[in-house]
Amino acid sequence: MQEMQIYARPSNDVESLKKAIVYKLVYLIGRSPEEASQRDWLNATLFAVRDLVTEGWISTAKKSRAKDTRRVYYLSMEFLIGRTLSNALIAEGIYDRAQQALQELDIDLEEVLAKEVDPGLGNGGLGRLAACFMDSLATLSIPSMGYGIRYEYGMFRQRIVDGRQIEKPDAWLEKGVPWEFIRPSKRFKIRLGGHVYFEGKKCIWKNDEEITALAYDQMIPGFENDSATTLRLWSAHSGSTFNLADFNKGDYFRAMEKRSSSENVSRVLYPDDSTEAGRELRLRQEYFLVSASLQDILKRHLRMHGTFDNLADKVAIHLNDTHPALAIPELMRILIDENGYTWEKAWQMSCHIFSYTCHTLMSEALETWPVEMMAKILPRHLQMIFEINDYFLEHVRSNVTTDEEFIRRVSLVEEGDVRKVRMGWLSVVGSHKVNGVAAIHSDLMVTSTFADFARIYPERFTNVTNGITPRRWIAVANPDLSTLFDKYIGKEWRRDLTQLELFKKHIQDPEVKKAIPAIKRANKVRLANYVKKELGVELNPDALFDVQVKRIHEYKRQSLNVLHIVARYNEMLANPEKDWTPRVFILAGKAASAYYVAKQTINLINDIANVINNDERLQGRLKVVFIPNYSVSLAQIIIPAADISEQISLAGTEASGTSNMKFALNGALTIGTLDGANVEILQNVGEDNIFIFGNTVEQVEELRRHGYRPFDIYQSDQQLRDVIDQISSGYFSPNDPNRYQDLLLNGLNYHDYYQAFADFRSYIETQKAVDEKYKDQEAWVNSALQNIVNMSFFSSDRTIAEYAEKIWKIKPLKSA
Ligand code: 26W
Repeated sequence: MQEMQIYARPSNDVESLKKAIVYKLVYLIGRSPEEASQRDWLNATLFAVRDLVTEGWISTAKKSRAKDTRRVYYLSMEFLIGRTLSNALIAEGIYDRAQQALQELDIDLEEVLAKEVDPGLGNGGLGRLAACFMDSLATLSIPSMGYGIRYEYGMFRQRIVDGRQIEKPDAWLEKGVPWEFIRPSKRFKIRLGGHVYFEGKKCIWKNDEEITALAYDQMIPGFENDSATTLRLWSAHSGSTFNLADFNKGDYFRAMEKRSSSENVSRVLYPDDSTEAGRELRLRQEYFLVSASLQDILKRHLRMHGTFDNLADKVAIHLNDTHPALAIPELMRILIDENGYTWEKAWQMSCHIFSYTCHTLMSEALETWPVEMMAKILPRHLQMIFEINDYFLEHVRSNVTTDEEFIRRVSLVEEGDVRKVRMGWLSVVGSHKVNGVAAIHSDLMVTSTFADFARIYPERFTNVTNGITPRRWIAVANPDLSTLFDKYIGKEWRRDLTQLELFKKHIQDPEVKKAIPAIKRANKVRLANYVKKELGVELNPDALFDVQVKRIHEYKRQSLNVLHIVARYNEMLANPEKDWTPRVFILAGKAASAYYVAKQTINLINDIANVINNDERLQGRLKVVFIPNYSVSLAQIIIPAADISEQISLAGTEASGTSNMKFALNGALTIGTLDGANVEILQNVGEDNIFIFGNTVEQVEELRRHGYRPFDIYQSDQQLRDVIDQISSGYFSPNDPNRYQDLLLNGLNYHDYYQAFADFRSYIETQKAVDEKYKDQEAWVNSALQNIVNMSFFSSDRTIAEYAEKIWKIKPLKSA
């Protein structure tokens, strides 16, 4: 590579980077510097920087082939990677150089960065976690590859019109994706449909539909390690395959028509977070990902080893939730039907290869597929699942229990009017390790959802607490804080967040104590400018910024936040003279398009904002903003600007949460329940530096057991009653006074499934403690610092190192 002297590949100075950018602009984009738009400059810069990453990427691949160590393949239906350029500049250590190079061309890097499309190939936490993991895999040089789907339309863009969410398609590909490499030679046929029959003992699957999967690669650069890993995304392509039957019948048009419908499979991301859609297209998508990825993995293995006998030594496949669980029967099918392995041998290999992470406890998010649907689309896989089920139930009967009730519960097939395949059960049975994503979640997993399985396979269950990448969430998102760290502890924290320990001895330093609030304020000004520009609302950067940004879901209890805001509003109006701590409430998040209650919640937030923001009696001391179209790039602006991080899900419902980690690491104080990773954040930052409120999991269960009566709470708490009555009588929606009748009466007041009323009082009192603490700025800054320096456990590098050691049994390339 080196000796080839590739033209215009930038070397280590500003001048050559500048030349490379201009070269790309002219010869790749076809524009002169005089006529180039901001986007042209963006793309030219991306191409130039891509060259730098590419060499390390190619040499990483070469090294990994040469060493032939075990590799992990991370299968995920979602990757929310965010914008690439700023992250790549930091990974390559050339941010400042790029800034200067562009400046000399009269171009502002920041403006150019903001032009990049933020690919929304995920819903929320699960997809963003996959992206943080890729970053850590690359940085730790772990032989790995991510596999996903290159959806033509990612998560919908959210607009707010008259307070309500409107969905718009996200045609992210239209502007071009200069970072990706199309791989025309990497294409695989995905077979679907048809029927199965036996020839002797051999099962033959005669499919009647075929789609082509075509690979697009993205490089995920490691942090300053001259190495990169690959994210391979599959796109459906009708290619030259037609429906032969139609073609032969002379029905050219019908054959062509089917061509485009076969491309539907990678058309759009399902925007439903935590409720399963149960739709046929989704099942096809899941199989599309699985089939293409497995063919690719197996082809690579065969090329290197000429046999599958050692497959389980060389290949680890990780299932990001159950969405790619069809990989289990698919691998079995390939080994048995196509390669002649015995059932037992194939099963033994398969269980060694797969591991599975569960990301939720919500029962409605557990995937199941109607047997009938699977029979139609994947007849051989269904049959394989039945075989796995027989084998598994036989194991249970002979080793655990013959209790038929137990057997019925653990069966991979749920009996009933509509028989269904339980993908969670399949994932547990077919993996050697199953992990939850935070300590409390992993504990609950083995006592609730997977309790029966924990009895069958006690050694299989484990915990790996989630983490976040400090590259994107500090180095990219909070440059001022990064500079402060660099000054006191050097630059290594980017690669090794435990270096924050070194910062501990500086936290009493008067200069640090001054810098922390100054950095926070600058970040708040940055956010206020964004809000002013996008929403026309003026925010006071000296107010306390109280932030809740995440998918809108009942269990996350944005409604509890709303109840507090209204209660505060009323109290402020009743006592205008009191020394109120000025507050800005910031909310953002998308509602699944068919999720009525979530959409109503967005409407309510906006209605309340409208009234409060225009009420002059408040003298600007209370503001509410709902920022539309929450995304990774918005998170990068919002999170570093928060004083308070709202993590207020009902205890036992949020598996981990990851924004809670991003906020705390950026110096926000958490107000939260004992749920998900909040519990471990509390352990790390200490109880004086976090605001914990509300019922514990045990108390929540106790209430459920003994009949939770929200109406009693409503009646006994006047402040709550006032708020509820006010909202339901149309105070905030005067033109449509009944708008929130059903939300409150049917939702909160009568059922209140997520027990917002039960935690209301404790939440309100804790919010008062927040006000008091904020008044003592010195105490506040101390706590913020305690949060920052004690968050190193939550680096995704630590998480990935744990997966590699405990689950995948893979060592980093360098030390291998
Ligand atoms: C089948 C539809 C569907 C789609 C997505 C069901 C469930 C999901 C995910 C499990 C939802 C999700 O993103 N879960 C989140 O995963 C994060 C990463 O582990 C956790 O931090 C969040 O607590 C969890 O809600």
